[in-house]
Amino acid sequence: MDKKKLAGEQAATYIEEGMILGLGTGSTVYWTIQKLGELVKQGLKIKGIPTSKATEHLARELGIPILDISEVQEIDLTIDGADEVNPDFALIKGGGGALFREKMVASLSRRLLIVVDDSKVVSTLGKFPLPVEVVPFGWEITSRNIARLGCSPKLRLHTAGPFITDNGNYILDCYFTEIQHPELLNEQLTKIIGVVETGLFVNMAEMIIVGGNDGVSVKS
Ligand code: ABF
Repeated sequence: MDKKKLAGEQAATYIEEGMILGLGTGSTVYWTIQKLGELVKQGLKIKGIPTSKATEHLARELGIPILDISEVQEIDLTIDGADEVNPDFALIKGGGGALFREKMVASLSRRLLIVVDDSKVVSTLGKFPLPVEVVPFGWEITSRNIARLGCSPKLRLHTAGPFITDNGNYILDCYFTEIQHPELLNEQLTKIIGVVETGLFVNMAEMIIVGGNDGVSVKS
């Protein structure tokens, strides 16, 4: 069975009546949202806060009630994917480009549950290029300043020019070989003028659900 589907569907078992739920983005949490759609059809009452326009579209199609982030003080549970997870539950996210909204939603969440297949579990972060959202104005300067931290940043491209985030910004995919100190690197990056947010999520995830060949394992 599809490992992403296994992990994504397992995560739906943590959803409870009345919850305000952060709805992540990507091909793993897609399966959680599908299950959630079924639960809502069966009468479960929840409200969802999407982390991207794509997820909002999917949730609306499935009849999941949506709230705007400005309408909530706190989110009970957020379920989201990741690109890499280390043993301390530090994450690289943003491969899909939704990192800013994902981090905003995660920051309001009492619990962040991450769903991945076993290929995303690593001993050290950094093989996956770190996505950093930057303001388009002067992005070349921001990119040079980021490179001084020991990586080579590449502007993410789309079919007709730069990839544009849901917030109207660019993404720099930053090629480090290893990220030994994710918390420190996140602080250094966010101090650079022009950086909106980074794909490093440190001290945020509470539980990781991993889909593998032998089924699902839960780390907490
Ligand atoms: C989002 O979806 C992103 O932060 C991450 O880039 C991606 C996860 O990948 P997948 O599509 O494999 O679940 O959560």
